[in-house]
Amino acid sequence: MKRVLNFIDGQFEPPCSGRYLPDVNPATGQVIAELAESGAEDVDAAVAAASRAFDAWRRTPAEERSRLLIRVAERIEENFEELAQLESEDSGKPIALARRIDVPRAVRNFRFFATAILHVETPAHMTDDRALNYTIRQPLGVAGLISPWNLPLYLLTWKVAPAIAAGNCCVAKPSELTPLTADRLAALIAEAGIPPGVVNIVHGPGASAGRALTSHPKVPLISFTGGTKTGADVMAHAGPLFKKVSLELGGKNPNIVFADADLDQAVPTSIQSSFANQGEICLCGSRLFVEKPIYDEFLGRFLEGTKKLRIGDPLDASTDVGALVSDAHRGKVEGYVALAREEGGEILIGGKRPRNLPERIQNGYFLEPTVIAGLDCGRRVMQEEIFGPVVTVTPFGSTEEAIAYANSTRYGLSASVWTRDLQKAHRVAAAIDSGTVWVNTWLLRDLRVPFGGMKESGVGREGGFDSLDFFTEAKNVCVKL
Ligand code: TXE
Repeated sequence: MKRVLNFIDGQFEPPCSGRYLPDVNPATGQVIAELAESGAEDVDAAVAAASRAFDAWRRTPAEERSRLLIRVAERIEENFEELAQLESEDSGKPIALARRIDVPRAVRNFRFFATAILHVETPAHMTDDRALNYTIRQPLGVAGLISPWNLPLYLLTWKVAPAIAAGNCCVAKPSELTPLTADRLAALIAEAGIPPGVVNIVHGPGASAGRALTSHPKVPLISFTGGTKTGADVMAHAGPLFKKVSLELGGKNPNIVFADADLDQAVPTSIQSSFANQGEICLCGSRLFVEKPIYDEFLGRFLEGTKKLRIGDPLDASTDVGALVSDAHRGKVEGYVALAREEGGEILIGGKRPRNLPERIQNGYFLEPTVIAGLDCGRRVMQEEIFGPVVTVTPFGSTEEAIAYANSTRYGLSASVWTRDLQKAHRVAAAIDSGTVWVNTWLLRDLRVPFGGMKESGVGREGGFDSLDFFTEAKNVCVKL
């Protein structure tokens, strides 16, 4: 059985506990590997290795750091198919999605930040004829990076690349549910020639390995992506140590379709935004609001398209909907379907475990794409992040009503607006409380733009120079003239 070990100081190391956790393929229910059950001692060793490597790495010229990061991107490209397969087997996601989104994005993350650091500028301020102020930006030291299971390699590299591009060393703690691509990445990083200690990866549970990182006194910075509740725990431990913290948390994103929308685009993209990756993307549009005059037509086409989604073996390239990440997570999602019924909602389609699955995946954690109507915005199903293949659909009567519905949750990560009326699009985009608003599209990502959430969807922004700002500290030098 494959054993996933920690990667510390350029070496694969067993956990101090000597214990391992099972790693399950959610499509089959089979244990496919075991991973290090690490704790504070392992995190200590990783932080010590990162601290030792920091001085030389921060002094490595930007062009050299850039060259090494590009080599990592090339190594990922060379191992593209293996990584796509590992990601699919570890998380249950369709391999087509891993090929189209997860692995290409990991490559882009390294290339993007490798080149971004060659274009950094810092300001200077003249204080009349009395002084020259100039700003320098310096890496902080050891960055703590905690990533989730829904886009494992994509989100891990979204943190590792800018952290080390900016001159920090890092200790990363990937999700214990999906350690395989992080393990492969560690080997590729070593092959690319990134010096030992610059990137360290510690596997294991959030409550032990994760918390050891958020409360470690020698880790001045934490970048976290995960659930909102966990984000609060990260903040509670990092806060008293005055760490710099960036939190990318949950979402309950509205998808607003006005009567003048181009339904030929709005319908298929809304099906994607509802069910891509089984709805396990923080940016999924889980609350659909449709303007009354087109409600019936839109819903008819939306349901028809949803029924055509192919649920099946994630390793089959034609599968659209794979398995949920774990049995426990499927149970949570099913709990919300039951709650929707109690709250007076109508399950229009889905809500059940699919039957007649091929032999190989009969014990997998599958759930049909589910569409729920008839719930008020205040209901729990309309308020809480479900993070599964479940979407609610609600008619609205006016633009003001759509905005009020959109803003009626404690989340504020992203939104989509569908209309041909540009003025309305700009007005609604300005009025929605969310870090990202897409107009007539979804999930179109330019890596330069600020990315993050409002309200309980997060703290801070990453992306482009926002990431490089986060992973460095500004220092002003004032020279008297
Ligand atoms: O994620 P966790 P969970 C949402 C989604 C999901 C819910 C719970 O609604 O149902 O969160 O998912 C590490 N200190 N999202 O519980 O726990 C953990 O090991 C430090 C949204 O699986 O937030 C993993 O590496 N770290 C989301 C990472 O945090 C801790 C993506 C995320 O796991 C920790 C995933 C602790 N106390 C879930 N506890 C998004 N925004 O994309 C856990 N971790």
